[in-house]
Amino acid sequence: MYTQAMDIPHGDGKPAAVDDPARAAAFDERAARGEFVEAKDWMPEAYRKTLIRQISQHAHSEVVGMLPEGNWISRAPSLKRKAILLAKIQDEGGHGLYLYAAAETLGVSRDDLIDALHSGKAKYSSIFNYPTLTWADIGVIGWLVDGAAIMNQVPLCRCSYGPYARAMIRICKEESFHQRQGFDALHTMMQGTDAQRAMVQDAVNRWWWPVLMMFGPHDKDSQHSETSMKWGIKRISNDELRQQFVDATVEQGKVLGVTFPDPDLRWNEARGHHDFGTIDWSEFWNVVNGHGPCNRERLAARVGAWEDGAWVREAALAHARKRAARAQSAAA
Ligand code: FAQ
Repeated sequence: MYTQAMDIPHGDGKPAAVDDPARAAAFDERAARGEFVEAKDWMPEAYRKTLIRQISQHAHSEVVGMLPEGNWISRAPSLKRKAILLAKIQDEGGHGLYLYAAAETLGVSRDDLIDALHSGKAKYSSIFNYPTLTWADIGVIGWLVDGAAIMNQVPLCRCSYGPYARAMIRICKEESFHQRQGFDALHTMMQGTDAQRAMVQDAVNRWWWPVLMMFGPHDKDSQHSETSMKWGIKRISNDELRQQFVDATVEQGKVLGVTFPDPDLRWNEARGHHDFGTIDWSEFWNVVNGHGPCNRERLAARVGAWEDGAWVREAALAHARKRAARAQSAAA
């Protein structure tokens, strides 16, 4: 994901013109009316940049998110679980592709986006920098990580930028299947042996706090929330989504028969919500800034896959050139 400070090409290599105040005011009114903005519409430069930042972070997260699960394809406990896991990971790759395509409509090239990821300039979700130690971790990724992703992403189906909003509709449907398969895998383990139940509980204990961090910093510390909410990019704040997630998940945990590693987690009748403990923000920023348990490994795996795939890209381009030349000589 790009920071706001990063230069994003403007096509002609010149710096972007300052927004015309009258157009900017008309745009703000459009956004306030809840209208969709399309790729060819005029938009303020800051709107375009923040969308490129968020959509590309999202795309990178989907693609890097394939890695922790990919590690378990060869170790899935049955053919059925292997087939489900393969399909899920393919879906995540597809989400990355729709999202890169949505970002490209804003005038940035896919190569630039990938470069930013590989050089460490771009961010991706903190959650994918944690290791998957047991098969229960795969169930927990489906249940909790996809669960948090859906909570955050359903409101994005109403994002003011049309291409992003439309991509999110399909993505959310697929994430919803992913969440259920994770819950189902864990539910099966919870019907098994004591060792399996202990494995599930251990995975929940390790993933719970990092999952809560997926929603981003507290609203008061969220630098982009105010403008993103004004422009209808974000519809619900980081803290509100986190609270909705906790409320929904605690009930699912009861059905599953697991507990959460938070002594302060309890229902608050007056608020009509669950209270929960304090997130370790130093851990969050440490992971976001590249120093989590698996940051180096994840990035190295992505760069390695990109380099290994160079011959495929070259062959596809050579094939496209040959076809174009053939079509041209046939037309001559
Ligand atoms: N990790 O001002 P805010 C998935 C950064 S997809 C890393 O609040 P914003 C599917 C933030 O970028 C999961 N960085 O930022 C799947 C900013 O830094 P910047 C990804 C984070 O944008 C499942 C700074 O902190 N989902 O799971 C994180 O308004 C299973 C200040 O934060 C999306 O990307 C974080 N957790 O709100 C795949 C959804 N949180 O750019 C495989 C779309 C914050 O200034 C397996 N994104 N930061 O350098 C969003 O909704 C928003 O971007 C938020 C952050 C809510 C993530």
